[in-house]
Amino acid sequence: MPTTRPPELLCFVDGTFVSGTASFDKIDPVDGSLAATVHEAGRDTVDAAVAAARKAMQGAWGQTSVSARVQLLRRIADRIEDRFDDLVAAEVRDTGKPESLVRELDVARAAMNFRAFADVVGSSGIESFLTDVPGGRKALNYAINKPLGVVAVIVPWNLPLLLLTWKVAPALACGNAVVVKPSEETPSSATLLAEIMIEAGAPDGVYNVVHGFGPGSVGEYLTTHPGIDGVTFTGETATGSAIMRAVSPHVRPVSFELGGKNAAVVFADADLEAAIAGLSRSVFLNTGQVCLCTERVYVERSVFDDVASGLAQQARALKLGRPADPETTTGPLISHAHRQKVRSYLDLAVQEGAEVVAGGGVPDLGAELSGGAWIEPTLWTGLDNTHRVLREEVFGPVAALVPFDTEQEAIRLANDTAYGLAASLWTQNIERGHRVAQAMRVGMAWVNTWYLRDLRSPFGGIGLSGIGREGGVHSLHFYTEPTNVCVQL
Ligand code: NAD
Ligand code: 6OD
Repeated sequence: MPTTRPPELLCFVDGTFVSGTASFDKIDPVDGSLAATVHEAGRDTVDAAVAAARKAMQGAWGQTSVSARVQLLRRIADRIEDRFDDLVAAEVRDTGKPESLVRELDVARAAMNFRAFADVVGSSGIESFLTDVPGGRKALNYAINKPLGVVAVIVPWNLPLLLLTWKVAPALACGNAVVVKPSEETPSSATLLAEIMIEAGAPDGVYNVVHGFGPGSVGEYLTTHPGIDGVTFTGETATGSAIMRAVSPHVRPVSFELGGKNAAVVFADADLEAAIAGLSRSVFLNTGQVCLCTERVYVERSVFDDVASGLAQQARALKLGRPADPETTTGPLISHAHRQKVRSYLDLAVQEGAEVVAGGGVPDLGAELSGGAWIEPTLWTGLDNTHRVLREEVFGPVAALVPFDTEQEAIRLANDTAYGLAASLWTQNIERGHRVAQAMRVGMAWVNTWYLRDLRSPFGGIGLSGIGREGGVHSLHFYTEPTNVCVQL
């Protein structure tokens, strides 16, 4: 049982922690205990946060040089590293993830995000053209990149700090001020980042945090606010649609990283041991709660049984348990509400005729964890692309395995989705790897690996998976507005 009182998390506006107009409970998904009490921002607090960000843009921050911004980003990265353990504790408390995963992925990437965008903005130039003018004269066209302004940053609960900093770092690198709305399920790390911003010397109003929910709460107040200049959002496709409608009266730019229904394709010529290990990671990492996770696995028929039984063995070997236990590989789902959704797909798969080859239900982890949102890693065979569980994003530790006979069929099956985020391919034929990767209708295709990141490369999806790309210079494009200057020479 916890020995300390759960923290009370405030909003952060204009460099100061402030109370909200209401509060809500954040529940620990490991055992159902109270993790934190969170202050929910009212419309007034959102107005104050947007005004503070605008004031920062109109003040000294709006004139800050690139090198000063680069130095600030590096100081923030340093402070994240200094407070690594605090951030790990915050993220674990909200999500119930294994502590080892939070250390390796979430918090390490937070520092990396600030360093990577310090490098990108520090080495970026401007676009220019020398233009021929009739009569033999020339003109010089050059575009200067101005910050977008006040950016609303709305993020989900699955990789809270990683995804928050993936947006805040380039936004600040480009000279913007942000109003951040973390998920109501994961308020802690964004609040702690506010302390880090103070320690790193970020000017007041540059980073603001407003806690709350979506419709009828902070999400709606922020996205309909006339004072914001753009929205960067990661989350569900349906929420993306709602945000598009919300910003449309003011015609604001959006960057959307949305859902996925990602395919893996395993060819018979793959290194099967590596493929099965890679599949296990891509299906079950973070309890399947990564937008890039594989939920559809197409396997060449001659190796289908080997892959299905190998992956089922991996699923059964996963160790569900408390985050601090070094043996734990897999945490709970984020909440009981999300578990209800995932369970509805476990039931649906069976109704649709699936054979359950691993998992399929709620595990018994003993009395201490019985209040948590636990679910068994689950695999199905016997379904095809006509079934709903192969068409709709579940966002849990689940996948359906389907056999195929030819490369063309594999490409057709993998591309048969309204989403288009990521794909992973497993083959030792490198020509085939390139060929099939290029045929995938996705934003990102991996060959013989999965979720291997270079932060300079474009990240995003097509179709229902999003609008635009972030990463490297792609982020700079979203977080700035170019003004072209044409000088007759
Ligand atoms: P969600 O869309 O429910 O919530 C995301 C954020 O939006 C939260 O902060 C939420 O409070 C807010 N929100 C909800 N309704 C809103 C509204 N009407 N207006 C403004 N804000 C609103 O998503 P989630 O359940 O937190 O996250 C899981 C989803 O996110 C999955 O679909 C997953 O695929 C997707 N995701 C995508 C990526 C990507 O990079 N493509 C990354 C992570 C997660
Ligand atoms: O690694 C990243 O930069 C990124 N945006 C990951 C998104 C994962 C989705 O859950």
